[in-house]
Amino acid sequence: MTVPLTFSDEVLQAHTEGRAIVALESTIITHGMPWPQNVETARLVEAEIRKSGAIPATIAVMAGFVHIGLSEAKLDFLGQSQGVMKLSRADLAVCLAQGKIGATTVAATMICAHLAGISVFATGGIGGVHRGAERTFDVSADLMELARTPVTVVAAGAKAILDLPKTLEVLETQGVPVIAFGQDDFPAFWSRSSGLKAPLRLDSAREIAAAHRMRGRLGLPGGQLVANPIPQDAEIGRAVIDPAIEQALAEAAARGIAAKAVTPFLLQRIFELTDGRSLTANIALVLNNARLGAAIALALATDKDT
Ligand code: PSU
Ligand code: MN
Repeated sequence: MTVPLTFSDEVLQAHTEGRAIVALESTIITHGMPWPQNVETARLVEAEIRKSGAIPATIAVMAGFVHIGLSEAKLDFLGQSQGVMKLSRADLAVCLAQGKIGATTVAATMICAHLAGISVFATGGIGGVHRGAERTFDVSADLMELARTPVTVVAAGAKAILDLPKTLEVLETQGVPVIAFGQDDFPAFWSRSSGLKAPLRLDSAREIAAAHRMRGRLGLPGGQLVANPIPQDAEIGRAVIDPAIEQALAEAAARGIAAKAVTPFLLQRIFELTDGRSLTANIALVLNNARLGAAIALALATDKDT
């Protein structure tokens, strides 16, 4: 029995040459941003990784295979497709077995990256503990995936649509290292600070790579969450974003939006309520995370023995 993976030519070649590779998710394309900015951003992110000296591998499920690296045509097709499945750990096998089209969330991208021998993954924000989780039990499977699959995930923290203190608590309980990059505070996606201190802080890609390797040497399962603050000039002030978040949350509650639909609904409403400003910031922070992800992958590929 073989694992149903198929590599793009670029990623296959990078693998044979032992080059640095950075995985990228596809739910951000299908459920996180509107077309055509979703595909434009995906291309920009890939270009940024190549510019940094690494190779991008955007991951998605099509025709019974996990695609590791998407051609221009496949990326275009995915970005315009309707009804694409949003895949977390629970959905991956059914989607593959049914030959359906699926976009990978953080959790599913980690699983697929690991199967493909890729250790670093860059994205925008991770899922977390939703506000009101004490009633709904809505806790993203991303958190448990970080505890079990050895991939270092670079994100701009988690959005304030979530309950950030509870998200940090669950990550701690699950034994996930949460590492703020270059600052003490845990970033909150559109804002550089959540007002909460991150449990750990590192200031260079090399140190993050060394910590990743050390987890492997200790036989600890799971990865690391690197929380990289949005660049200063792209930050959206609290006064602008907080009312949009509150309104989007209130609408979601009023309309009974639940389960998998919650995160995409909130992202879309906040985009509308901020006249697209949330998207501009989102693009800037994903590019920033792509650069750091590439630097970590390069450090992992070059200092193999430390
Ligand atoms: N948070 C964001 N942007 C995103 C997502 C989360 O700021 O695009 C996507 C990611 O794919 C993440 C998923 O893995 O939503 C989490 O969904 P849920 O909350 O249903 O687990
Ligand atoms: Mn959920």
